Amino acid sequence: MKIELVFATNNSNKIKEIEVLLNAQYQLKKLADIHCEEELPETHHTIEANSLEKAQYVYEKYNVNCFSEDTGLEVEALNGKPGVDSAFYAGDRDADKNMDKVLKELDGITNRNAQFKTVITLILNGQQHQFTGILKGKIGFEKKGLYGFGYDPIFIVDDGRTLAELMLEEKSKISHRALATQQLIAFLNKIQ
Ligand code: ITT
Repeated sequence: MKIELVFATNNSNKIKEIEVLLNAQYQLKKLADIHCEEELPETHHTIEANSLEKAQYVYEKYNVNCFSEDTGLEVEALNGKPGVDSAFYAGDRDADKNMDKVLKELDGITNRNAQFKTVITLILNGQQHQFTGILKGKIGFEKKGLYGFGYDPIFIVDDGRTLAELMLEEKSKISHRALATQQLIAFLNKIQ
């Protein structure tokens, strides 16, 4: 039987990236399908707590099985920032300004180590489960690449390319989001 799951996100890029990973066993529904038009609350100070808050909000208000995810870029030399503040780091939801701020703060700093962390929260029949995916890399010195979204143009992976130089299918094999989603899928397969 197909499991119906609402993906509790307003970020269409996240939906595109997760859609290519979920197979025909799941019917992925969007917030618009359940007539949820509002921004989801994110009032906490950790990625884990914000992820849980978004899923809980949708589960409790709309009474549907759902999952949410919260993602942050954690830069070592910036003590883990922008982290939970990734979306609004430079004040508003402007990816270019956010990246400029990170590049400026790292000006003259040789430690470029960083990671993306995604925490997925699944709420299935009232039970909560969290899955974490981490992708390690380095922050570049300039923006490169046209694919992806958010901080992808300044995040360099193992082969020297930025995430924004990887096509959707390539990013979806190695990304933080992919790693967390693989755990979600493994869990769903186990309980079916
Ligand atoms: P929802 O809360 O509705 O899911 P959002 O865009 O607010 O969508 P987050 O709170 O998780 O999502 O914000 C994280 C920000 O981090 C996001 O706006 C991007 O700027 C950035 N981000 C998330 N995933 C990313 C990725 O795979 N590559 C680059 N940047 C990413």
